Amino acid sequence: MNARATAPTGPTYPLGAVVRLTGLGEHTIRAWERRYGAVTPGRTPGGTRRYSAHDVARLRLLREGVEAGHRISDLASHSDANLERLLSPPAEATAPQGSPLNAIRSAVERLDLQALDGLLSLQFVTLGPEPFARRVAAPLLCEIGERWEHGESSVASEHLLSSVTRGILGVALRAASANRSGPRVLFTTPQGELHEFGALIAAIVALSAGAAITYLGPNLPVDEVVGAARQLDADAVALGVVRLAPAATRKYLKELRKELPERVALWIGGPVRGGPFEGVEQLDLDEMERRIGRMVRTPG
Ligand code: B12
Repeated sequence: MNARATAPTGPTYPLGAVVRLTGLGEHTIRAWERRYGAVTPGRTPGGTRRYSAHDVARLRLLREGVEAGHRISDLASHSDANLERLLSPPAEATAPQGSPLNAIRSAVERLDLQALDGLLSLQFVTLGPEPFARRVAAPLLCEIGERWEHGESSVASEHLLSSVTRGILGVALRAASANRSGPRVLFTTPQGELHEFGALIAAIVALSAGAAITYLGPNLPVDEVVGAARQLDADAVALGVVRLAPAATRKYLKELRKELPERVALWIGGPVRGGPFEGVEQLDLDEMERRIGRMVRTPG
């Protein structure tokens, strides 16, 4: 029996997100809870289920067990440690696969969507959103991108990795939208800049540093960013810039800085060219984290 009685700490996931992360149907998840006490999700004040990362990881283990031929009624009463022991294949069966990143690389090269989704989702629930974004998503996207540039990996591989990673990071963002305390930071990319992963990953890092984030998606014109910043009473606007030409970047940032209220900080990150830009702070992830940490400690 899963005996967790306290409310989950850290991000929590609605049922729809858990369906996506575990590959189980809604009906199955509810039935496993009701009949076997497989997990005990928290509840919102309105009574809606909210699952912790631990619940998600446990449901994945249970699914693996059922797929391997065990009965859920037998599995559900085991502790997580027992389940892992019961389900882990003999050492020689896992040895050739090596690290999780190697298994992910191999699934990307084989264009094996199901394996890739499963492996990335498992890393996500095991590590949590921020370490997943920083330690798994960012290096893999860069690496597969480099391999593609050198003709060692196909466009299809790169697209498959991008689309599965985007889906999982999207789940992290939805779970994040509940946090409305802390400095309010909007994330987007300038009009013409479609590379969104940098801004997306930065948003997840900012969330874990204590910010109330809003990710607006990529490719926004200046007036839209300004409108959103006013509407949401933002403390900072953070942009990811990857390939936008230096002149276009300069023009965009100049206009945006002019239109944004003075009190709103303007941050940019990514391999941006053409700086420094007046009134704009160029940050990497660590520096952004420190800024947010300071804003959390000294609000206003
Ligand atoms: C995926 C990808 C795409 C995808 C983007 C999908 C998406 N939803 O984002 C698609 C297919 C749309 C695309 C399109 C194009 N792409 Co492209 N793309 C890439 C690729 C393979 C990976 C980029 C990526 O996601 N990297 C991973 C992220 C996490 O890295 P990152 O952005 O640098 O972010 C990190 C840091 O910089 C920092 N960071 C980034 N933003 C921010 C923001 C803040 C606030 C902070 C604090 C930190 C921060 O933190 C992140 C984590 O470490 C690269 C190749 C490569 N080697 O990078 C080419 C690449 C970037 N693309 C390139 C090009 C040329 C294009 C196209 C013009 C191709 C074409 N001919 O159509 C178009 C242009 C589209 C446009 N108008 O923007 C070039 C850019 C060269 C240049 N400097 O001009 C590259 C380098 C490939 C190449 N060598 O040709 N691309």
